[in-house]
Amino acid sequence: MENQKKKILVTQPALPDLDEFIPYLREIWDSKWLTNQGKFHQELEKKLAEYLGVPYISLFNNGTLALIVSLQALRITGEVITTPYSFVATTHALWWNNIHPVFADIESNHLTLNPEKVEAAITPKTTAILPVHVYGNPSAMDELRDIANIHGLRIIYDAAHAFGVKYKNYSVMNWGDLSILSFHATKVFNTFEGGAIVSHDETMKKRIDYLKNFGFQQEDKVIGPGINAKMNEFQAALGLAQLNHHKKHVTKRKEIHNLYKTQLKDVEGITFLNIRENTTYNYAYFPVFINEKEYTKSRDALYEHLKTFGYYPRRYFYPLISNFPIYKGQPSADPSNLPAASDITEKVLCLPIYPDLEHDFVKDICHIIKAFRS
Ligand code: T4K
Repeated sequence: MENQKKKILVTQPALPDLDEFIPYLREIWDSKWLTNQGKFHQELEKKLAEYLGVPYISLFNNGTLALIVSLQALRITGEVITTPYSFVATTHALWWNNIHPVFADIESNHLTLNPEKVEAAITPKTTAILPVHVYGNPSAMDELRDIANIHGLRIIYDAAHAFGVKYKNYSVMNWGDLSILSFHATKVFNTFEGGAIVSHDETMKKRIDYLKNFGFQQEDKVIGPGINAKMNEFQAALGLAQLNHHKKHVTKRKEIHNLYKTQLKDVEGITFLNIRENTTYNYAYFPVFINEKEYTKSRDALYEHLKTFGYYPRRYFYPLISNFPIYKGQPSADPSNLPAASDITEKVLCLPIYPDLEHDFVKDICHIIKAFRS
């Protein structure tokens, strides 16, 4: 295929037309108001809360700082139970708060934290659960809520992949004490870099807003050891422009998702992500799982093979976070404690998906995958 000279990456950020963004830039230049709760920041918080159907949103300059601050906001200490099957920022946020991460295994179908394993991992030092809606697939939120209630634990959801995802017709961010979002360039909704915390009452929103601004409650009053994690006006303006296109982007992602599924449905040894029932999905990623025996080639062989044709899928999430040297030594990180996650991490390959990905490339990727099986 002629297009094979092109480099097709796992994702490509969607952006509005530059002409659409220029008026926002002009306003920023004219007003000389660049950051610290500016006009666009306030407008985006309000519009996003409405759009997502959540009570309060606090904008951040990235998702990692949103995670770190969410743990501070709830004064989480001791041990927190989390998933090893995520981007490393999830566990790093615990480390930056001096919290001991305890890894529990995932459900082998939905790939989110397994509630039974979470309950088994609770100790007197456990204070919270940090699940991830991995690939935008909702966690077992009802079960986790019941466990948290019985044991008196907090839940902070890492919803970095779950912008716009609904469960039983409600935003997934209506579950848990807090949820965090990422608006990084690689996400379904991007502000170059960015993030947010979703909270459920005004007092908590205020606390979060103070903490992201050095702890300032007012000019001469600091309520705690805050940090600088504010979203600036450039990011917020881009967010406003992006919101007009979000629905269209999700539709285009869905078309690509469906095309992959139709093209690959009969390939022996390749399976797809099981989206939880009652979910309105956002098509953030397109992971496939390679069973080496049935497919006849390993995941890594396919990964390298696709690259020779100019296609750059990614092994999200390999290795498991629990296998990185900083986290490896502890008992919960042992692969024998994490059989489902240890299996999936060796099989996963995320194929390219983004709104502007041409369907011919998708078909070509599928053709290469089919032809590679001997
Ligand atoms: N929690 C979870 C569950 C997360 O997945 C993440 C981030 C976070 C928390 C933390 O949120 P942030 O602090 O990032 O807001 C990427 C992203 O950098 C990271 O945001 C994301 N998760 C993770 C899953 O993916 P890398 O190391 O794969 O990034 P990189 O630079 O290799 O880019 C991936 C692909 O995207 C490349 O093929 C190139 C393409 N790309 C990337 C950028 C930055 C572009 O086409 N344009 C771009 O501007 O981590």
